[in-house]
Amino acid sequence: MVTVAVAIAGSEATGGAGAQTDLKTFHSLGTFGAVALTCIVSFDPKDNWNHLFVPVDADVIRQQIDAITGVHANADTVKIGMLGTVPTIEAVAEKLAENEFANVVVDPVLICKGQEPGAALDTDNALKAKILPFATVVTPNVFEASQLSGIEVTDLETLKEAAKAIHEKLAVPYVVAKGGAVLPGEDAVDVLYDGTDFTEYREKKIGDRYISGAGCTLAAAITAELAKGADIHAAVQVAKDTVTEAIRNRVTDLPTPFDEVYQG
Ligand code: PXL
Repeated sequence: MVTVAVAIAGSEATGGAGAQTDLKTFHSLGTFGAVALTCIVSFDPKDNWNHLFVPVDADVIRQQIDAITGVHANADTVKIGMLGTVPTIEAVAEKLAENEFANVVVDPVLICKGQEPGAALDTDNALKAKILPFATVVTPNVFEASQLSGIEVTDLETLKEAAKAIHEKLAVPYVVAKGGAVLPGEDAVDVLYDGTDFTEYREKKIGDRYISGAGCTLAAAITAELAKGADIHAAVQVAKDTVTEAIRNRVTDLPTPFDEVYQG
């Protein structure tokens, strides 16, 4: 039987992030990708590539998840990407409660450019209260790790403290805190905290431009590997290798102030 990996995520039309990236990553790791779309993001060429954001109706999100679980009885591993609104979060939380997936990888996309700060705060709080209780793995970047833990992350030590605090305060079994290229030093370091130990995943930093879709790729690769039955430590190692390769292979010379990952 084919291994199915599910993403509940937003569309990023240009193909560099979101559901498009999730599907490409799932495919590159030999899993059959299914997607329930939560929202549609368009980078606006007339407004400095800021995000235009349109949510998908909450009932339509419910229908998509029902379709996936109805068709694929073995779909037990899901990645949650951008949700964006409180009704979306509530619909997804309802389906997570109904389905009891074995692995729920939450990429806590906390803010999206283009959303007003007031709405963003509501969605951030709802994500914490309603989605994280279902997470088996959460993959915050430096900003998200700071927000979720209340610890200002400035280096590897504080990244580890934040990962531990998220595990303890929010009761998520596995925290993959992504230092990525943001922290000082020559290496892009990500950390897994499994409730007992820290494991560091390191690669040399590549290039000097922001790369869209790296976080999505890492979380999607963890999801694909867990779906195939890997343990969390092996899954994160494959994910680190996959994202490093996708960054090496990035799409450059775009008119945007960032490059885009490519899993091809
Ligand atoms: O990389 C975060 C992200 C996730 N999901 C969608 C996005 C983005 C960033 O642009 O557009 C849909």
